[in-house]
Amino acid sequence: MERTLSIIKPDGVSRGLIGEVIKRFETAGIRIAAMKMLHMSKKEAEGFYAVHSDKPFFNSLTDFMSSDPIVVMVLEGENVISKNRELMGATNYKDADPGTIRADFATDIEKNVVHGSDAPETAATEIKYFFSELEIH
Ligand code: IDP
Ligand code: MG
Repeated sequence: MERTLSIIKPDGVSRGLIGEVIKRFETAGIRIAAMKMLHMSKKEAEGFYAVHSDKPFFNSLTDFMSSDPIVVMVLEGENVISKNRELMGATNYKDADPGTIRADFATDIEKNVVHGSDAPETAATEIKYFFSELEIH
């Protein structure tokens, strides 16, 4: 069993896509082991995306991620890290496969509805950023 962190980004929450995203996870046999809604500060968004701090889009990305509430989830299942990345689609929605969350709903390379951890090490770090072990069921 593997765990990964999923985020429904501010665009997904404000556009009423929480249910749609969760339905796709559950339909794919992924279990939601933890979930909460929160509104990150700019500093918290900068901490979460620290790996991208040298990128030209860092300031805009962290402004966006702290602009409105998000939904954070721990997903659990076999190969859930790559399974989630498949359901999400490519970072740039224009390159995302048809039927993926980003192909269906993203409006912009930045405002792409969902985040998903990309490897076991990042999944562990990202889950800890938002959840204590007691909050994961
Ligand atoms: P990922 O979310 O598919 O893992 P990353 O490369 O880790 O993609 O980038 C993190 C987030 O930064 C993306 O989801 C997107 O919101 C934003 N981003 C990535 N590349 C660009 C870009 O070229 N311009 C603007 N925003 C970007
Ligand atoms: Mg990434």
